[in-house]
Amino acid sequence: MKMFDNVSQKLINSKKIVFVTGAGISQESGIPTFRGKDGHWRKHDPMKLATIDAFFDDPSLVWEWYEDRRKNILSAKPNDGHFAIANMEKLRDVIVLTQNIDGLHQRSGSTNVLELHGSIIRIKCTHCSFSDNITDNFESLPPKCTCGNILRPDVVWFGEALPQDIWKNAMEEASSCDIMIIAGTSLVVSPANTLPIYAKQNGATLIEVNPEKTMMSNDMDLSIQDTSANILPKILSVLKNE
Ligand code: BJW
Ligand code: ZN
Repeated sequence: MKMFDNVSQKLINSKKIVFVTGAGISQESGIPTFRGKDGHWRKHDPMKLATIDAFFDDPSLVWEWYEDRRKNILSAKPNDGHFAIANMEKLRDVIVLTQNIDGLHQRSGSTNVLELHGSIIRIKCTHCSFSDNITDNFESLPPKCTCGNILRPDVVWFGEALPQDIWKNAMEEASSCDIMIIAGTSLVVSPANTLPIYAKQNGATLIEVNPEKTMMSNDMDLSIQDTSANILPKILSVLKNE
C-alpha cells in the first residue's frame, strides 16, 4: 500500500509491535477526547477534576463526572481501530500501552494491555488498601469504604505516579519492540509521552496515526494524518501481506 511505502518492509519483517494509545483511538466509539474540539478540557478545568486536591475539595463533583463517563463508556463499543490491533495478535507479538481508562482494548480482544492511567471500572480507598471493580450503581456519592473513608476512581491524576510495576513493564516493552505505533494521543502528558523515545533508542520504527500533527510528528518514521479506525485495519492488511 502506497502510504506505507517507507515502512511496509519493516512492518512485514517485524516480530514485536508495541502500541501507545490515547483518547483519540476511542473517539470513533463516541468517547470524547481531552484536548480535541469536543474534549473534556475544553469544558472543564483539569485542575478541578483530575487532581487529588480537587477530589478532596469536592468529591461528589469529581465522582459525578466519572459516573457520567463510566455510563457512556459502558454503552460504547470498540471500533475498527481497536479490533485491528486485537487481530494483529494472531500475526505478531503485540503489546498495548494505553493511557485510556475505558477498557475498550480488552473488550475488542487484546490480551496484552497495560493500563498506564488506571481503569474507570475500578475503585480504591483513599485511606486503606481496599480496591475492587465497580459492579453496580452507587447508592450515594461519594461512595464510602468499610473503613469509613471515601472511595475514589482507580485512575491516575495529575501529580500522581503511574502504577510502578506497570510503568516498569511499559518501559521494558517500549525498549524491546521493532515497531511502535502511536495512535490517538496528543503526546502532551508525561511520562507516557516518553515511551516513543525508549523505542527509538532501541532502533524501532515509529508510526503515528492521528488526524492532527503532534509535537513528535517530525520524529516519526511515518506520520499519517487520518483516524485510527481508517488506518489501523490497513496496517493489519500490510502485516497479512495482502
Ligand atoms: C484521534 C482521533 C481519531 C482525535 N483517531 N486520533 C506542570 C504542573 C503539574 C504537572 C506537570 C507539569 N508539567 C508536567 C507535569 C506532569 C504531568 C503532565 O504531563 N502534565 C502535562 C499536561 C503538562 N503528568 C503527570 O502529572 C503524571 N504523573 C507524573 O508525572 O507523576 C510524577 C510523579 C512521580 C513520582 C511521584 C509522584 C509523581 C500523571 C498524568 C495523569 C494524566 N491523567 C489524565 C486523567 C486521568 C484519567 C482519566 O480520567 O481518563 O489522563 S489527564 C488525560 O490526559 C488522561 C489521558 O490519559 C491523558 C493523555 O491524553 P490523550 O490520551 O493524549 O488525549 P488528548 O485529548 O490529549 O489527545 C487525543 C488525540 O487524539 C489528539 O491528538 C487528537 O488529534 C487525536 N484524535 N480523534 C486517531 N479518530
Ligand atoms: Zn478503606
